[in-house]
Amino acid sequence: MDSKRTNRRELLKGGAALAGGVTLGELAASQAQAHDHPMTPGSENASPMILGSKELVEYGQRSRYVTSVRIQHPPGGRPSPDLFGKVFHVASPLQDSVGVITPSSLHYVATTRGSYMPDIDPKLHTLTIHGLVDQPLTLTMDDLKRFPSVTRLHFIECAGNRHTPQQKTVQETHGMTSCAEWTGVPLSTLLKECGLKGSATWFVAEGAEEVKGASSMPISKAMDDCLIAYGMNGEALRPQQGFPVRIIPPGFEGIFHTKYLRRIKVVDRYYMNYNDFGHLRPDPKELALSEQIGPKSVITYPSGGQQLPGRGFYEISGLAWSGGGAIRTVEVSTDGGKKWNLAELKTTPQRMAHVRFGYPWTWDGNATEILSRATDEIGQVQALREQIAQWWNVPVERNYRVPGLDNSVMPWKIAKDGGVTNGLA
Ligand SMILES: Nc1nc2c(c(=O)[nH]1)N[C@H]1C(S)=C(S)[C@@H](COP(=O)(O)O)O[C@H]1N2
Ligand SMILES: [Mo]
Repeated sequence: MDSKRTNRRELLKGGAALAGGVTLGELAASQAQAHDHPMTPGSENASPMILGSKELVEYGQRSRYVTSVRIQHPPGGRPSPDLFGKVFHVASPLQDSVGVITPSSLHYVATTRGSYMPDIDPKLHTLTIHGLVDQPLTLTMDDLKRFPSVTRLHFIECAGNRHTPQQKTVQETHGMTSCAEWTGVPLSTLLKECGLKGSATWFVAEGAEEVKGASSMPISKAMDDCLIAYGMNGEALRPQQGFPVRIIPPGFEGIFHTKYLRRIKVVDRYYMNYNDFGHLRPDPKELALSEQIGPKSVITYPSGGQQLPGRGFYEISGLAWSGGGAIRTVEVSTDGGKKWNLAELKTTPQRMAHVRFGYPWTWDGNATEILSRATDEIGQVQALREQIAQWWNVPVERNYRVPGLDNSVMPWKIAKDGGVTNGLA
């Protein structure tokens, strides 16, 4: 992990070697200027008003100079919201991400077959656990919060997070995953409270929307690490993320993370339901729903649509995650996959959570291709698309559509002029 750590002083000594050639002197000058004008023109007169405004006192907002936003997914596809106000898929701006926590406002959104986001009054909402239990339970949100809580970092990823040659940016290729800090009650705590019957082997988690969000999962997952979450990034869940309560089955395909959770039925077999519809493919090699995601990684900087200002030093940065546990290592190649180098993990790897990696790179100005691949704690290694094609015995082509979840390695092409484009194209 520390093998490739760069001596930062060494790096900064030659200001001209920095990308864009900004010297430290110039940086200091621009900072001093910023301090001379702490407020926007005219704001001095309006300060009592501003102090009284909601955004400065009650609920903060980001700087108006920060403009990173989510986009409908896939771009150019079904508009979201559509003519009827239904919201479909919305992708997170990974190209602008720093660290590993996705701000709640930028968390990706996926609604199975479109949805009108339910407007749920938490005082009226209840969660019922029934089926193969000794004592069924119906909990208000206040009841739920009386149980001992846990707080954990977990990613969610939609099965629709697939990279294709047509996509331009990392938001388009990988924006259907996000990582947040979730707070809630372990499902195992609630199931112990109910008492499981011996025949209990599966459970179905149902959302409050009509026929939505019901998925069968093994009871072993419930007893292992499922969270019944009411908190997200230090506050209540956002409505788009399932307010007032959702289930987090860490590392499982996104569709299992039922939002607006109102019912958990403990059963003795896999129950086919609405979520399986549309995920059953005529090709028997395609899984219906896949439980465990990854291992997967993607370089977020430099990535498609970005422009390197010139040769010199860059820190390649990206995200890695796996449904199999914590990420153990990430490797980066800057020569199209000939040589793989150990990247530095920038955050503490946690189970089923994004980890940020970095790799110091001095670009010589020649056209090349950069890639990343992740290995998780159980030894799974992220595969190249070419390798997956070989496993399925089909011609090795870059634009090959990987069956099931697509966790293949993502290549970014760097052109001589510094332009970054999709390496699959
Ligand atoms: N009730 C309900 N739960 C749901 C869905 C939904 O449409 N309704 N969509 C699912 C899908 S397909 C995914 S990928 C995740 C997305 O979670 P997010 O919108 O919080 O990112 O929620 C899942 N849970
Ligand atoms: Mo999804």
